[in-house]
Amino acid sequence: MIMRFLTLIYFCLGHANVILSNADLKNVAYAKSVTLSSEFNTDRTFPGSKAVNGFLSDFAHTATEKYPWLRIDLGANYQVHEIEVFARSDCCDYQLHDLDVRVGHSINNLRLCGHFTGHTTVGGRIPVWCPQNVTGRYVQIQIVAGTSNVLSPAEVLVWGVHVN
Ligand SMILES: [Ca+2]
Repeated sequence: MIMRFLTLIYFCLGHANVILSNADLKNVAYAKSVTLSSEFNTDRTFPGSKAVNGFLSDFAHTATEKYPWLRIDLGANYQVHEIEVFARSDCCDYQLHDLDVRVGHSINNLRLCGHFTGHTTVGGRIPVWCPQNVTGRYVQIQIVAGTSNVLSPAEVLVWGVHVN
């Protein structure tokens, strides 16, 4: 009887922990400030903000570079669990490929969180899980292979928990 009672408490506590974890974990990149390594054109048709606006139907787009990057300023420090990068859905599955994902407290000290090798599909999703205890204010994704690239993600989601 006592064992059954303890088992019930165990499951209740476990369930509560799961609920609390899910409640804390949010997409902390939404509507945050985004910097691109370059702009596709001078009238800013595809600014970095389109990668964090919640719409998969539009996208950010750099100019052609060797290793273009996109950097999000989360505005505070977060423990980052996972980063999801969604490809543009109108064409060009070859554009989003071979990504380094970095997280750090300053733009000059970004730690490698994960890497994706190859290219995705049209509208495809690239999930990158960070090692435990990766914290930072800045998240950067960068193409690190090839010689002539554009970075054109439809959305970048950063799943994290605020830390002080
Ligand atoms: Ca978008």
